Amino acid sequence: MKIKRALQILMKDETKLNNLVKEAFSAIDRDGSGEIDDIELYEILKHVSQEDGGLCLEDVKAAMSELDTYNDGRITLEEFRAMVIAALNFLYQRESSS
Ligand SMILES: [Ca+2]
Repeated sequence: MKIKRALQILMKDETKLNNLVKEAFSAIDRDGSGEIDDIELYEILKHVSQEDGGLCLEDVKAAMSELDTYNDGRITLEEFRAMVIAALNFLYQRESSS
């Protein structure tokens, strides 16, 4: 229930959401290129995934091609933002149905 409220607040407050997205983006974009590449995404996923379920670079590349709407092998802030919003909606719906 707490999660649901936090998500609700975040989805309504666009400034807060944008700041959060930018902050997370620049944390992942290690080299500050303004784009997230497969190596950067792989590093962060390896870091955050609790069980090291044999995540390999190929999995990350496959996941990236789903997100990468421009198909250039890199994730822009715009694409990243769309991904975060989709994830928030997913979590919100999951919380709402439980
Ligand atoms: Ca980068």
